Amino acid sequence: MEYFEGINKVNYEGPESKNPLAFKYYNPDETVMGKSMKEQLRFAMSYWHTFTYMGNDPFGVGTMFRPWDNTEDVMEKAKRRVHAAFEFMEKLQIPFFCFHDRDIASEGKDLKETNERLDVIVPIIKEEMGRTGIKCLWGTANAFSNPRYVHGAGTSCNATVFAYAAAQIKKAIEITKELGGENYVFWGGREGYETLLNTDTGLELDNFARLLHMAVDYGKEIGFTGQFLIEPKPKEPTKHQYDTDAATVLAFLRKYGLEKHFKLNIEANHATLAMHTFQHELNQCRINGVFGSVDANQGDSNLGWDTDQFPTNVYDTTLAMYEVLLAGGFTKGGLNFDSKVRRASFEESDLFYAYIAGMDTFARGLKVAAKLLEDKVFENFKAERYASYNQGIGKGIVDGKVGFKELEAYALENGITPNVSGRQELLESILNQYIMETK
Ligand code: XUL
Ligand code: CO
Repeated sequence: MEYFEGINKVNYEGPESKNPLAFKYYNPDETVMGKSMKEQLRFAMSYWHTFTYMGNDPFGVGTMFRPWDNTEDVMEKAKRRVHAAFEFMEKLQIPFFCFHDRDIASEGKDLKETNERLDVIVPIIKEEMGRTGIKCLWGTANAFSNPRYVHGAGTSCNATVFAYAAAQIKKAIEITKELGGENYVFWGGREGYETLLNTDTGLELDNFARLLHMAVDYGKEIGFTGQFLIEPKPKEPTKHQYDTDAATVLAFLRKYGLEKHFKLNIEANHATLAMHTFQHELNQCRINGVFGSVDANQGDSNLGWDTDQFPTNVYDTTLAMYEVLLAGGFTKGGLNFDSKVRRASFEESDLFYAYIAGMDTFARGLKVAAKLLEDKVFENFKAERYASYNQGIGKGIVDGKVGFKELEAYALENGITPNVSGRQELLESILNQYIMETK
């Protein structure tokens, strides 16, 4: 059964094309900085936003009536979604997918039945992966939607809920391994708090670290070789999420001896909710050696929540890809479109237009970032800006050869050499020129 009738494989036609169902910038086989665009960008489809989101919002029910959902039988629906998802990825040339356990099969009456449902669906996904060559970028557990997680999962005040979450995550790691997942993600879900009047934050964080250690140990035990990732977010659903931003997560990982086992999955809209730029969060990961993967989307500067829009801002994708390239590019990670179409974009074709927009925007960002790096536009500027640390007293500071007494003697004797301009506006204007002119 074909679910996206009338839509053929989406191909690269170049920037002159007026075909809405063609790529203008994403040319999978074109080489950029020694690798094909396909290898550089490692695009992934989010199973949840693309195949289970119905367009519901706090004020209204779903608006999206998908042909693959046209059955009351939950297992039949789950199977149809697999086939629709692979048809979609094949047509869009998307090489990876990401999923929550609950996206691929809904919960049964108890944990046993829930796990049995997964055991029915996972082989069907595996078969489709074999047929198409599409791979799993990461899996995760949805330990936030069910009412049992009202007080959190790993940070619940209820120890039996902690145990249930651990059981769910154990199974999610097993199926991610079974599907050859290259990473396993922990996003906080309801790991946070609403009020300190009822919350023991010390115990909750200790327990969360215990859960992560158990996950790492179990992953080793069963031979899971994927990368464990944590995805920071500052708020929503809880008022205060424990994994607020990259710096907070790093401090947490280091406190509990988890830093060797985890890298970070940076989401653009989570960065902006934390009052950082997407680029800032990627930069913090890069300089601390924990850059892992990306959840690609964008927020709305007038809205204070996680709107998860498809990325269309070339300025942001350029600066993001600049950091990704500086970090050495993706290894196990990739660009997962944790993005959803608007509620009013309820037709199936809108899913194609949305992914094409996102993929083209990142492809363009990649090309501009590569050119900026090749021409060393900012790197040469920065090298010169910090050149005083390469010799004399600056070298003494960097090499740890001087202390306060030597620095005082130096300052008394020499004063300072004059500061020079940071040239921000000049650099921004050069950046604009690259964005507009890069071929
Ligand atoms: C929520 C979010 C999640 C995670 C996976 O804001 O980003 O979809 O990426 O649980
Ligand atoms: Co995300």
